[in-house]
Amino acid sequence: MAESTAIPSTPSKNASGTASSDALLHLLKRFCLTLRATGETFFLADQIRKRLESFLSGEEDQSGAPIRALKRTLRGCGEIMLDGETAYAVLRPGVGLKEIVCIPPAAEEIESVDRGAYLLVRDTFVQGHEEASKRGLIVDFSPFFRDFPKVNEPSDMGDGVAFLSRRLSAQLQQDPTVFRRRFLDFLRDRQLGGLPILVGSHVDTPEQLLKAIGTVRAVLDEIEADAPYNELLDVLRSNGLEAGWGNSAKSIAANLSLLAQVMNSSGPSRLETLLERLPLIQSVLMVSPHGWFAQEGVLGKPDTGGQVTYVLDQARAMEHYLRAQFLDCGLDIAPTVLILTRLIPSAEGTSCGTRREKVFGAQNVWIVRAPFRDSSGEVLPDWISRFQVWPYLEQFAEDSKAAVAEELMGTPDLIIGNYSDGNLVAHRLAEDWGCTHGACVHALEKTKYLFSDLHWQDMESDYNFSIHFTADLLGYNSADFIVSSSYREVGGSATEMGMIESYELFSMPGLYRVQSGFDPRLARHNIVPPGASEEHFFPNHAQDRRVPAIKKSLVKRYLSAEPGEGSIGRLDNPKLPPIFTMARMDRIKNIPGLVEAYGRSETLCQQANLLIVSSVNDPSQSQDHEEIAEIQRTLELIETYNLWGSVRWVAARLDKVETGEIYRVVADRRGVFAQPALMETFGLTVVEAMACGLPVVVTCYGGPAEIVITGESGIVQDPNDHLRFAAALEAIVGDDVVWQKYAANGIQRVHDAFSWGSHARKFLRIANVHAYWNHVDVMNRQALDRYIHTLYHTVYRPRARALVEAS
Ligand code: UDP
Ligand code: LCN
Repeated sequence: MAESTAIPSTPSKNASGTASSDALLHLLKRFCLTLRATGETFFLADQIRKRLESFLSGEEDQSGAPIRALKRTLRGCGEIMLDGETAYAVLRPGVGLKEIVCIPPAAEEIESVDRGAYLLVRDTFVQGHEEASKRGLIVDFSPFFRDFPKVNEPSDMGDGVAFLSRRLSAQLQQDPTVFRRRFLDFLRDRQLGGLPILVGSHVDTPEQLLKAIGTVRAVLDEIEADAPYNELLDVLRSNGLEAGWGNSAKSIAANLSLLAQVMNSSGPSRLETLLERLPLIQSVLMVSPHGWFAQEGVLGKPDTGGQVTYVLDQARAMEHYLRAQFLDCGLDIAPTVLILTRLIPSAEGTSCGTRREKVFGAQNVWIVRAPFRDSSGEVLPDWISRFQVWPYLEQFAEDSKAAVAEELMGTPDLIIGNYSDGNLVAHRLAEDWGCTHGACVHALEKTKYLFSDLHWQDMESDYNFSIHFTADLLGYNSADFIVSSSYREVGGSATEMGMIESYELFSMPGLYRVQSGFDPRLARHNIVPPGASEEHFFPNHAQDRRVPAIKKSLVKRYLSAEPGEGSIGRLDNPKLPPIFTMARMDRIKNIPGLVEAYGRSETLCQQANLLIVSSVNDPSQSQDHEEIAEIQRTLELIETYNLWGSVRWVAARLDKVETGEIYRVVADRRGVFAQPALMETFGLTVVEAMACGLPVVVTCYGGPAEIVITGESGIVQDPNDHLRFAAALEAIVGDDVVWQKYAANGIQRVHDAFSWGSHARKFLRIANVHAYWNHVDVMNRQALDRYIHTLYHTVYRPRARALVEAS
């Protein structure tokens, strides 16, 4: 099972002060002994880090070579298992890389272990040896991506499209004839709204195309640069070209010149630029089934938060971008963006019971809803949690087809799946319709719930992770490309595993062993950060844009001494700066952690109030077990720390105008926004607060640590360390210079790095490159598609059906 090799990161014996492998091995064994002394057998990354810190604090030679080598070896280590006297560790020799080693007590060298053997040992922990050694299902996606470009440099991770463009343009060097032929076919196949664009069907060869380009350019040279495209259509058509190349003589000439360059001497950036400019997408379908998807009165309800904000803003931004692109290309057509979600008949006063709804602030963006139906065809009347949606998705996908086709009078050019359920549905639709599928992640549950893979059976009745993680594997592996909001989501950091990376190697004892789930180094991963609506989230000093009546009413309702309707908590000193947080009452959001940090800091209790906004603050008003538990815990802590004179907890569902204004009102009072999540994929509230000029203290786990440059545009801190988290808040509340610095830099940071305009542009460029990639069929997806089908029919579907039969 184990072959004996020295691990590469192990220093070899030398005289220059580097640790010898013997010294490292000795130290590792001693560290494992301290782990064994705890009586536990399984340690995850966070525990390993803490145990290592405490182990090292007892060592004499803190800066010695063996200790440095041990730290290096265990840096980012994902898990350690103790099997009797033998220790197994999943090391991370680099971002996105895994190396499994085992350290038997009598070993003279660290031994490496292969993935299959390691997962067997892992399952043995739960199932015992006899059960675990029976042959089970191995899930391994790696063979299907063997020829897919991979990123080697960690800094390139999440820039997949650049690698695809490189591979595509390299084909010109390898075989110019084939490249030109394929590119011509690609252009000739294009249609928008049923009309041919770009290149006419009677251009048969690349030579003809190049000749046509030359002739048209010569004609355009003699025409006024700003001559409009409709006067030039005859010239184009008589040479075999169609509309779509530009809106004036000048832009058509420039784009045709770029096309000629791509056909003759393509380089990756030219190819990418040309593909970005081509009008390949007219209709986009976004799929986001779970939660309450509506434009008003829903944010903060269970399962309803950033994904809704994101999809709506993304839809508007894409429509805006496509509209401008069509104008630039000289096409007189309008883009359509549809958001497909679940129709909830018991809509609780929201618009979730409506079949069709126009999206505000856009011209042709619509929400289309289809209900969930059970196996007898009955419509499900009530909201159900995202952990229960699985039995209904297949029918939902089927039912949605007609609705979407009717809206679009055809099929979409691009489908964007959102989260696990949205991507499963997107996969089924994209496969049937043969269109590009881009997957937005939003959140991966595996990293949020400790041991959700190993001990899945214990959590199954509440969470159905066996179905959920299978849906993740199917939805994301079938997608053409995956869009994440932060680097941490993909490859983590030097010391922490990325959320996507955490699906690469895991097992669910008794279900399957995943030897390769998602390889974060595949060039399918792209980081495209979202933005914050500039209409609603602007700095507090922009007084002329603010609505005084809304400001006044928020101050009265939220920051006056006595609580108003729906609020609890008196404010003895209402003028104090507020420490503000706003989140769903989800366990991972860790509102109780913030109450604890605040309650434990005398300074904060004296110098600031605590303002919490969530959609509920009364457990009897909730139907969600996690939400109820979080509300109760928060109330208990307010009581324990006796905070009733300095905490205001508002239960409200603010509209976007009010949401922007509440951040600004808190900024007016020199408050701070706190985001204490135990894990956060991205964290839109952080961007919103910063855009409004409100300084932030944010969790070090996940996206917020990337949004905020600590010490520059806010402070990143560990929310589990209550005293430190409180100290970070104190440092800002108590110092006006620091406050001003973070407020100004926060506004600048959002302006520079988080904009929906850039998001739409980058996303659609990736989609266009993948449309060409699929046309060229570099990957030959057939085998992958069949594998996905097999898993769908043998694992996903029976488990999803059993779920509804059991209820
Ligand atoms: N939000 C809100 N009211 C609430 C909680 C959240 O309006 O009570 C909004 C918030 O303004 C943001 C989104 O919901 O736009 C939350 O997004 P984020 O990415 O921070 O967290 P998520 O809820 O998606 O985990
Ligand atoms: C889901 C989350 O949990 C957040 O961290 C993200 O900001 C949101 O989706 C939007 O992607």
